[in-house]
Amino acid sequence: MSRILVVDDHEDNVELLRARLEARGYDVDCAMDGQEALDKVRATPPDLILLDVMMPRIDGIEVTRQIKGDSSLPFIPIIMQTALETTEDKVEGLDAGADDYITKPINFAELEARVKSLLRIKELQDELARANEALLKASQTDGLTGLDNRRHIEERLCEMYVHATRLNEPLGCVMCDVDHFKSVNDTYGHQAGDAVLRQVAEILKDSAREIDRVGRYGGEEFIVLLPNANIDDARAFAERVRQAVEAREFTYDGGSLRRTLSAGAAAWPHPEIRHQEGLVKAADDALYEAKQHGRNRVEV
Ligand code: GH3
Ligand code: MG
Ligand code: MG
Ligand code: MG
Repeated sequence: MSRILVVDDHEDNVELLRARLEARGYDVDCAMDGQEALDKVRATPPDLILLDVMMPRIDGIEVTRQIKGDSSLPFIPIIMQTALETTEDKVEGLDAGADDYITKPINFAELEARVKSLLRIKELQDELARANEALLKASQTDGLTGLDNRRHIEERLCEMYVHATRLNEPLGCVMCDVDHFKSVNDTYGHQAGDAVLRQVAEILKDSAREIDRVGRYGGEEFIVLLPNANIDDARAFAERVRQAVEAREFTYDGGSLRRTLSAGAAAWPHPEIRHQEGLVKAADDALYEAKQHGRNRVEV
């Protein structure tokens, strides 16, 4: 059922429209002035607004401007109600972003037709917004593990690094790489390799806090960004992950297998880390050390 917000400073108008629209099966809410309308729209965006222009304090033009200028709101069609003789109101209203207008006294058959037409457009707009959101999500997500993909985690890193350095809060970074992963593929098949990667991703997710970001950086390489974590916290995190992987019985279609993981931890502030790439490089260098020193270990 579509929700319509009727806004008018005259109670008679409001009640008449409410009765007519409710009789047509719409879910109707009312506001008696511009501020009340804005509050209601922000609390629960309706599917359409029937908006009076002439109202004390915040008039319909201003309400329209504020709603249409608020990018956090979905598309909400606005039909302005104007007096017949005021062409300027109509122009101003449409300029402010109103989608349509209807003249008073209101012809209800005409109003109903305009409401229906705008609700069809609203439905299409919502569909478009959903499709856009799904596309955006897909462009940020790694298909195999559901983690942030490399491009997206690098965007996050940029934001987190700026935030950390501005507020002088530490920022931890951990790079992990599954040990001898190639042999999983070679011995058990690529499907088993994929299954292991998904489970390593799960371990990383489960070990991370809500504010941490976990990304798939390369084939069997993962990165974790840890806001407000210093080098000791980052090392402790990496060590927890290392132990969880070591203890894990990885399952795949046909059996189970064990594997270990090496990790490198780094954190800002550090005298040699002057930009975000430097933070990743420090973690990567530490990971390289971990591999050199025999794998299944954490280095900083
Ligand atoms: P190391 O301990 O030095 O890290 O050895 P490794 O075998 O883990 O490292 P190497 O870089 O030699 O091999 C990584 C392998 O990961 C090679 C590649 O085929 C495999 N790989 C990369 N992406 C995927 C994936 O999405 N699925 C599967 N199953 N394998 C992948
Ligand atoms: Mg009025
Ligand atoms: Mg590896
Ligand atoms: Mg690797």
